[in-house]
Amino acid sequence: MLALAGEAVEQTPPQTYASGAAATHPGVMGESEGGGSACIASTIATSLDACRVEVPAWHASMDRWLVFSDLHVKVSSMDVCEEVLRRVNAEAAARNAGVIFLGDLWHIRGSLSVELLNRVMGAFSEWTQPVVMIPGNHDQVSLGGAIHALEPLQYAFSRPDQMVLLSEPSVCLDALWLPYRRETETISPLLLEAGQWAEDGRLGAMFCHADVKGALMNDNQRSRRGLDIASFPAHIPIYSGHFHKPHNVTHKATSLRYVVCGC
Ligand SMILES: [Mn+2]
Repeated sequence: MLALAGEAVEQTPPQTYASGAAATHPGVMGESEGGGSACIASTIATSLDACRVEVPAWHASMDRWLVFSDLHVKVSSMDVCEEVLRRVNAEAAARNAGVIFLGDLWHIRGSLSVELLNRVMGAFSEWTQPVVMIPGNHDQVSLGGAIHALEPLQYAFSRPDQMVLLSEPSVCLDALWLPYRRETETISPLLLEAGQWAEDGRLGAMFCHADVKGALMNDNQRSRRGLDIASFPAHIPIYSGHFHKPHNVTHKATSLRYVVCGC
């Protein structure tokens, strides 16, 4: 695993998830997309077993991943964002790594600029590496988070199975993936179980877009809301998007790393 923002961090790769992983078309892996208009609250699985998703064999074959997050594409940063997207793929390709994006690709919630969408799609069309993405709160439109603006990006890549989009809490690639959720109590049971799984060696890493109490929101303000760091699993690497200051939030043997891309 690599974290961007200049300081590439070598990390234990997610072990491959081997159960006959089959490539499926554009990889919408989080099943319950909500379907229809009643998407205010998303249905959330209450056990990790129910969160298992299959990923394309291509993704399962990768043993290195580069992590970046919080691009927050907007008009004033589009040129830089384009450069970042070029660079991320180049760095991943140079390391034969896949790319993990931890949410908040877009800055403005609820509407997409045609120009920005086209330029982002154009940038992703050049990518050569497999990708896994989870949505952040800026990408999400519905309160439950099931409707979000990463959907069209699945069609940007040159390979139809290139992007695995995890819209719901998911278990794959030996890791737990948690998109942003406003209602933190809905994911607490999953975190509790994840602690046990990590202890049993059934979980190798965790990726999320989360508000954690005590995390640095900027240089001098700590979050007073969100999940308790003590509720996260211990002894496994945990990476999160959301706050833009790269830092670790720790409690005993639990450590969560906020990653960012820097623009
Ligand atoms: Mn966020």
